[in-house]
Amino acid sequence: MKPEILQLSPILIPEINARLEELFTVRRYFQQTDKPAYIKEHGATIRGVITGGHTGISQALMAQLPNLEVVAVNGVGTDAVDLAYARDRGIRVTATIGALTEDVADLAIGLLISVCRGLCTSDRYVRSGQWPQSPTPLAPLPLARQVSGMRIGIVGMGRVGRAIATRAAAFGCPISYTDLQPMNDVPHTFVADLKQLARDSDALILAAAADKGEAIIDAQVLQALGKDGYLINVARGKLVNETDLVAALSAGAIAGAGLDVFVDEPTVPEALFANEQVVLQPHRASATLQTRTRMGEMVVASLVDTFAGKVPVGCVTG
Ligand code: 8YV
Repeated sequence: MKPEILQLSPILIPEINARLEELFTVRRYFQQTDKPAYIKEHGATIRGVITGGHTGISQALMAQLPNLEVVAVNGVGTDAVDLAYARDRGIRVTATIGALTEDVADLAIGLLISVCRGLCTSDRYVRSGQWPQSPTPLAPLPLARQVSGMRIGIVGMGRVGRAIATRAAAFGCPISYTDLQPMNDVPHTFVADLKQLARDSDALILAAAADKGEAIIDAQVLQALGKDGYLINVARGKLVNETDLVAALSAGAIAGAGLDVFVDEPTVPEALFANEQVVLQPHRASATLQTRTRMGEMVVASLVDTFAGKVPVGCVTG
């Protein structure tokens, strides 16, 4: 009999879905309207869970799956999974470590360039037919902010932080970072205090895991970043006090923001919709065909290995 899998969030690669169907009985929880009834019916026989990094799985749901052996996160962040509870129950939690590093770093730089150079605003300007009507070329568009040479502050010098640093260095940007401790294998300047890092940076890029700190970017940090400073977030929305961020952007207390993640996705503060100083993305940093395929392959391997009694690659619970 095929092992039963509970799928909490969709996978967009047909080949991966076909492989899952071939190997497992896939219970699509995310498509159910009456989720409690679905769990009552199937909970006892579920051996594996597939979920997204942002979706995770609640402790209450895990508690209703008495035969659960593995939670395969189709993403790198495991902050939405109670790892201590999983460990206590002997449930393996896996993440697609390494699969999405380059894409997330690419998007961080993409957002930085988009915000600083006003790419989306300029795109709207051209599409709306305003260009030929301007008295002088580009008259309504303010001059942009140069990206090359900007002082970049990276929050979280893990895999993604390092990949961002590599890219920023190619733009001639001096790089500083903060983390729980200095990393002796990176050449960049460690700044222990986040406020100090913000003060020393033209752009602060968030690449930290969100299980060790919530709302670390608050009004004080934004004030330290200052009216010429930019915030880029490709990590998790909850790292930021969103109310403080919206207030800072509305008041011009910072220059702009590039955001791929939000506190309560898919809800985005409406105050940001009309703000030309922000570029908004619907949590898409890893959403390329190549990376999502690689992630899907790792999810399949996590399930297969666990059911074969092996420790899967990317296991974070030991
Ligand atoms: C994914 C993520 O969008 O890796 C993560 O932690 O949040 C994202 O890359 C998500 O996990 C896709 O399901």
